[in-house]
Amino acid sequence: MISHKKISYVHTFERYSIVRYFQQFNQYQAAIKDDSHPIWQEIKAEITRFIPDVVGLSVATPKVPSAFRIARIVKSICPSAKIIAGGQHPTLLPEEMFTCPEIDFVIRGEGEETAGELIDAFSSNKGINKVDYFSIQGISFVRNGKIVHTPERLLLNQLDSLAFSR
Ligand code: B12
Repeated sequence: MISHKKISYVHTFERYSIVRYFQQFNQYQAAIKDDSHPIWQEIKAEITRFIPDVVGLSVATPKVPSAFRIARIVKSICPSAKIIAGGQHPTLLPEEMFTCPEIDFVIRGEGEETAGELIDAFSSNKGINKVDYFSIQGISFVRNGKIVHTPERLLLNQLDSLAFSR
């Protein structure tokens, strides 16, 4: 006898079958290239409304093409905005992120302290007390046509010191 649990498992499996996965992947690839897709229009509208100084992209491997697309949209509207990529994929393959020239910095590993230091550096670098990006651990960037990786940052050992996000 097939139990109720087993039947629902079969249904779930069919819904997320490999065929369906590839159909959706094709749709995703088409959407990436389609300028008129509502998602890009929405992102353009939001960037135009907000005019950010810094944009952070959280990039898992399947999101690389859309992250690159967003980076291009941001720079076309706000050329001076800094674009930072973090997450699993940039942590493992930071060099690949710089195949998209719009990406300015990669944060490798945990982002809480690194992103704070980097954003502080962006603010300081508008004034006279300029910060050297080489002194920030756990980032990668391009300098004189070469990719620079600063030393790894140690993992946070006091997670309770982090504030809860609101
Ligand atoms: C929770 C989770 C999910 C949840 C997400 C819920 C949500 N709304 O957030 C759900 C179930 C929806 C999900 C779905 C998927 N997931 Co998932 N998921 C995870 C999991 C278990 C934890 C991620 C997490 O939130 N960690 C906590 C945060 C705080 O840590 P973090 O992500 O590492 O981010 C830190 C740094 O990377 C960095 N950082 C990250 N982003 C950024 C951005 C900036 C600007 C900066 C400065 C720093 C920074 O700072 C953060 C804090 O230190 C990871 C496994 C893992 N242990 O990490 C897999 C994982 C991320 N998932 C993965 C995958 C493949 C997927 C799916 C593609 C699966 C699928 N086939 O559908 C989908 C993608 C969905 C989507 N649209 O993006 C893979 C990614 C692999 C890769 N090479 O990229 C992982 C690593 C699991 C694995 N080992 O395979 N996932």
